[in-house]
Amino acid sequence: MRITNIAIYTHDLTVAQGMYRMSHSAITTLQSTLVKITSDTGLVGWGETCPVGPVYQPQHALGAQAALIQMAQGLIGADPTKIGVLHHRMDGLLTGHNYAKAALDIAAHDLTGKFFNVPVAELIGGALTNRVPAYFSISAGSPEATAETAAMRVAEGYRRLQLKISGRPVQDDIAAVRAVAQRVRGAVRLVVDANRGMLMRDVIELSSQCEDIPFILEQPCNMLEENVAVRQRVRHPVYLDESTENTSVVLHTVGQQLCDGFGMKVTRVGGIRPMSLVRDVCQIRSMPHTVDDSWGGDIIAAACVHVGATVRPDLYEGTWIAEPFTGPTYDPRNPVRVVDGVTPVPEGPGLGVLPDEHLLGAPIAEF
Ligand code: 0XW
Ligand code: MG
Repeated sequence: MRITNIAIYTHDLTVAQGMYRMSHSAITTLQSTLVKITSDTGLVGWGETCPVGPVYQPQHALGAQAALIQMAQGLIGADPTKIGVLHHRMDGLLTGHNYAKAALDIAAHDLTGKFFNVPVAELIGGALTNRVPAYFSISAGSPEATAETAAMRVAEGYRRLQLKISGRPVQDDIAAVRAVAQRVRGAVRLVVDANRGMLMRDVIELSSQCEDIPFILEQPCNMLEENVAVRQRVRHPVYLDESTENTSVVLHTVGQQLCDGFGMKVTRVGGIRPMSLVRDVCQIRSMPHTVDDSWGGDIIAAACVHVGATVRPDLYEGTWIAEPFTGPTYDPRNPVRVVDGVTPVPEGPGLGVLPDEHLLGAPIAEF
């Protein structure tokens, strides 16, 4: 099979509740970037990448589009079913920019699955489940509002909650964590995510003042070294998220035992193939992790849950998808959505989602 055409689209995603607040940013709308790969068989594959604004990680929507435009012409004629070779070819066209390469990697998996008539999960080891555990991420707010949302989401069936903290006095974070724990203690696994926003001093304060509350501290500080150092000073397990910028950092932090787990993002590490490698490295050292992305529509959600379905259940911390905030996006007939705290893996070959192209308009570039 050969790639005959690559089309790049953009699509704006709004935040249903108006705003999603984390650390130092408030998100109201996001631009997602989609790619459609057409092959000489007539089959097409879809991919997506959607940085959650320009300051969450060193990635942004316009960067994704520029990187895809840079690579696209050089990928015409490539065999999309040879995904390792495709990555080699992408690396020969552009260094870095994993999050843009991820969109092409996801599209190639979708196309390969359709070609062999199997779901993506079957291409990467095989599914262990057809319903993956979801977790809910609560936008930073007052202790009362955060506890109220937590109780509501537990009632909906979520068994893991992530609270956004930081960007405000640490006493406010402590009050929010205490209020949530009081309300839902025991019913869920709690994760407290500072999205790089805290000083080591404040992380130590938070952990010591909440010593009686079990929770995971996710990416409390900005730099990898700060997170590694603060982990020695707190009682709570420390997971890395934004710091794991590529598979090399994952290998280093797992190998050196520099963290207790990961909030892992598929597009950050370069797509489904590198994420499968992360899964396997984590399994070798019994390291728990999520399989998420920073944001995105049905295509990203499908990619995440297909990988999630292949993760050993005792190491799998679940998958966050943007659907509860964004609503169904490109596939109105078969959207990926959370139901009672779990997300069914889409059925059918490839990713199992098919975007309605009318919703996307004309491509911004085509090769
Ligand atoms: C909760 N998420 C998976 C979605 C937001 O973009 C941030 C992210 C995280 O864990 O940092
Ligand atoms: Mg995180």
